[in-house]
Amino acid sequence: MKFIHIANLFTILAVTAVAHERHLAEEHRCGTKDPDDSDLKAREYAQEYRAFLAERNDEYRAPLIEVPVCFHIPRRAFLGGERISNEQLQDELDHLNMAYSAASCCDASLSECSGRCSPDTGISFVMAKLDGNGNFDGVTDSVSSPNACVTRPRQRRWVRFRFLGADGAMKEALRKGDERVLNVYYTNLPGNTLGYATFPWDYDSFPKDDGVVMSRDTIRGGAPPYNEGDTLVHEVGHWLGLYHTFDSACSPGDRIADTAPERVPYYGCNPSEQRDTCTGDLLKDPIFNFMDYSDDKCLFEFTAGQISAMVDSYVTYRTPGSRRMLKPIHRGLREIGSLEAGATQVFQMNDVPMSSVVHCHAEIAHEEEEGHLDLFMNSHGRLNDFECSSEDREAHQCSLMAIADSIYVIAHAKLKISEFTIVCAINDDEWLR
Ligand SMILES: [Ca+2]
Ligand SMILES: [Ca+2]
Ligand SMILES: [Zn+2]
Repeated sequence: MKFIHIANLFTILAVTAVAHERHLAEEHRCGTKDPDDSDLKAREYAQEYRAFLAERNDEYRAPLIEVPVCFHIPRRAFLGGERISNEQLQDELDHLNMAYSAASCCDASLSECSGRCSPDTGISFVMAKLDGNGNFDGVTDSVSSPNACVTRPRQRRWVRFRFLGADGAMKEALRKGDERVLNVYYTNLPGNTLGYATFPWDYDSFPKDDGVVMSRDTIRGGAPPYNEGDTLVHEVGHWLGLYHTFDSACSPGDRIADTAPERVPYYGCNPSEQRDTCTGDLLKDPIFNFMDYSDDKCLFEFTAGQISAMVDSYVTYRTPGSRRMLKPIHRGLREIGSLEAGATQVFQMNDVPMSSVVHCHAEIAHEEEEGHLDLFMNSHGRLNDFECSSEDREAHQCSLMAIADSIYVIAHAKLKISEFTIVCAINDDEWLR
């Protein structure tokens, strides 16, 4: 992670230098890393995962997404100095909720988008609460509630960062809650960076790193052009799995079907330019989209495709116990586990002889939980194209012929299973162990 941040720093320096030659107002808005192949795969996986859940259960509905929020504001002095008041934080939180709702509309002074509003994301944000030991303990009404999750540690080293990624000790000390909780840190960032975020699928490997780091300069009510709170809206978009609209240029782009392609970020807010950096698609650049770099005045919308990607990511990576937990199965090992209702676990067995037949079955420890588990197998580990499904066979068993040296066993709990054991054998007579 740290190497990525340092690489980002060089990008920022380079971009900033070029930007200043071209146009003084241009700034590198965001320090979130560009998605690499594993990021792209992780979000594709999230899309498959939600489709998989919906296919298993006719009643399936995406959950109501209410994100608990913690604010952290390191400061130098006991009073005064770098102070961000509860009222200012409440204003940020209220704006975040507005921006993710259908009340987020085109600025009245812009004729090019007048009358247009964003679709409702269905995602809302609430103040998190801490217990007496300072641990995450549900939600509360407002930033000013007793025990609201707001910390103002007196630690001068966290008040200003000289490079992105220097935030490890701060996050280690301050981060609250699990993968559901949005932790927002306000500090001073190097260069012109206004904020940066982590992606939801990185929580598993780097739980303490998870969150959004914001420049204090982005707090609402400051000087234009970044004064509406839209930088927080943008960074939370990354935190929920979105990329920039200009990511990977015109093609393949941001991997969202309904955002207009865009070759490079847009700076400023002058829609009458009708900027169009990717021609042939009959669409102007998405300069009103929260995931572009436009001034706050222009930003007001997410698309239906972006909303769907955020929900996929939330369901898969920000719902405890639900996301993929890839576990290796070693030959000769019986895997014991438990699963919450709706949860899925993927097991991977390596070094499987080509063309051997692998047979797996699950033993359910408690009789009353028989029938709660479905097993699937395939040779790629994704949640589609199963070569075997226990739904079509006798309960809890599956087999396939190996066409690669790895096979994947996917266990899905329709209802809670407190204890199950997966037993796999290679060829009918060669039971492992
Ligand atoms: Ca275009
Ligand atoms: Ca705006
Ligand atoms: Zn960004």
